[in-house]
Amino acid sequence: MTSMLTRREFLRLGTLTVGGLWAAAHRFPLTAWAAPEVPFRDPPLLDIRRPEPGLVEGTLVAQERWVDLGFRKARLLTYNGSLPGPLLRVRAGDTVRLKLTNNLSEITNLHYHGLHVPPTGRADNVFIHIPPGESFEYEFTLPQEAQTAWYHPHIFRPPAAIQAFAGMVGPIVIEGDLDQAPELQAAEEHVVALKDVAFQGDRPAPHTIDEWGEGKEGDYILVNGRLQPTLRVRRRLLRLRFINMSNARHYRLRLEPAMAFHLIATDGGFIEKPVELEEVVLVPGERADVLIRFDRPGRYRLVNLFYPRGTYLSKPANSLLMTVDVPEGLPVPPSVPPSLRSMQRLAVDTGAPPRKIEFGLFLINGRFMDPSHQMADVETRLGQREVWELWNNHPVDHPFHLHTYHFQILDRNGVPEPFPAWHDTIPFRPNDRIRIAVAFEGFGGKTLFHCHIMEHVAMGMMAVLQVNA
Ligand SMILES: [Cu+2]
Repeated sequence: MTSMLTRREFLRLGTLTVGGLWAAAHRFPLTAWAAPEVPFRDPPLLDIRRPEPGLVEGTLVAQERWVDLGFRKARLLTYNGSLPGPLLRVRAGDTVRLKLTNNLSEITNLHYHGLHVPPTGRADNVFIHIPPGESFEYEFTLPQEAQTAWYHPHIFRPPAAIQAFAGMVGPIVIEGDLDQAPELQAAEEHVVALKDVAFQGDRPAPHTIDEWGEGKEGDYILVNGRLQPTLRVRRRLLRLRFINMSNARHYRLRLEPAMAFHLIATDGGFIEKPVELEEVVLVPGERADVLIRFDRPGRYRLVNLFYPRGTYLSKPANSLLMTVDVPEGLPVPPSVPPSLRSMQRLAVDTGAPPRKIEFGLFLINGRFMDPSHQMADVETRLGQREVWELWNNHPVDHPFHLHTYHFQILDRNGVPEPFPAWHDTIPFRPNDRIRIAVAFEGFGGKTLFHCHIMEHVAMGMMAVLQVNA
């Protein structure tokens, strides 16, 4: 706990830790000491217009605002005044026209993290910069793929890490036909946006020198902008869309008492069939959709376990993220569906040597990013399919993120991936050797790949990928 905490914050934490231990030692009922229960809430929905079928229009305003986080108020950088920013909920195949108005005092822009849309023109073009006081209208057509994704700024200077840490993050849900399947419609569905925060006075704590190296982690992990909320479910089959919107924090999620997660979708959409997991690992930027089938009522705690980031020390924060209250008297939930869709492993001609991508100390293939973005670090052709061999030569985690194109993991450290899944952001542990298969299809242009610790992007751990038509 730092000296930056206000008295109210200290009291709040005290009831959860020191007070709790004291109460336990004296056999007091904990409820007598607990702070009032904070109800879970979903992120606010972005107000959208549908002027014609298949066309969605909406507006995001980047602005500094007072935000009520429940346990305290803070002056944050926001989209439309909320943390997280509003949920953009659209249909696969929709054309999205999203106006971003920049009411900050510095440049900003948007990256649509995880969307397979062009990296050029008015689409997911992170080379566009929007000056203060100006607006820009993004426009792109979504592929026919159900997905959980998110948006955040992607400027290089000033670093997007500062704007994102200060609150500029927001969820995207793309609904597809499979979401309408009765087995999935039987579930109660929520977005769970994980974002850690820290304060200095009323504002987000500024980055220290060390945090530019280690990545900035906050003192509090919030769920949809709330500290340790309780979700009282109406159904015993729950679908949670986890999104790690934290700059640097890696999560290891579990339920206590133990209850299985059934993974149904990764970054790029549904997998073949649900995979039962005790623990969900999420690196910064990564998403996971899970079903949880509560076979009995009770109070289940979603906790975050310690994730060792190599030689970096993770900053302590609340391990209890949220509580799921499953009341008595709800109907017995239906089973988790045995299968979801058919899916192939991406076929790549393995005759050609793989392309080697080496991550070092803030370097990719021995280079810091060229801030002018003029020079391509990797060049390939539209329509090409490649195997990339990712080497992490540094003793810390550097989650790997590729813009524009989803990829499949072939093997990690020689161990074949157990099932095909589409990713855009994956764990990349010290000394890892990971082979991925990627198809540069649909559209070309200049795009990026990088470490998704946002501070490491600012340190130059980003590279330009040029896909020539
Ligand atoms: Cu990194």
